[in-house]
Amino acid sequence: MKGLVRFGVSLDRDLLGRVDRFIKAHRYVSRSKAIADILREKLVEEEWRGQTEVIGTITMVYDHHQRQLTGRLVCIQHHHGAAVLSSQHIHLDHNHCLEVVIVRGSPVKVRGLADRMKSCKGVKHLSLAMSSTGKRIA
Ligand code: NI
Repeated sequence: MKGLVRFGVSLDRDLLGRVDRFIKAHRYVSRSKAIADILREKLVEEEWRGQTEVIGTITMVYDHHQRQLTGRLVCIQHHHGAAVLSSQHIHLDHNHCLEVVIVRGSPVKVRGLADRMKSCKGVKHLSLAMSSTGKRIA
């Protein structure tokens, strides 16, 4: 691997025990990969607070019988048009729809969009998965 560097880290025994249980629970094949993932996740989280562009998905389940909800969700997405790249809608069962929205933009905008949709009456579940494009926002 390009630029792979080995370095020593000292951890107290309890913390290392917890790390090893995490590694086992998540079926990692090596400590290095697990620790790299944990660090990367933390760094992405940090970027979400800053000025780095993010890309992610908003997954939600909602009750389409809820009065005006479908229209409201479409309206919110249009209002955040620049951040919405694509969406997919599945009619889950008689009452429920599943929608996945792919979003890209500043952390504040993307979070704002997810929060507005989540606050609508009839949205049963919404989760925002996030990653970073690494691009700085001017
Ligand atoms: Ni539907």
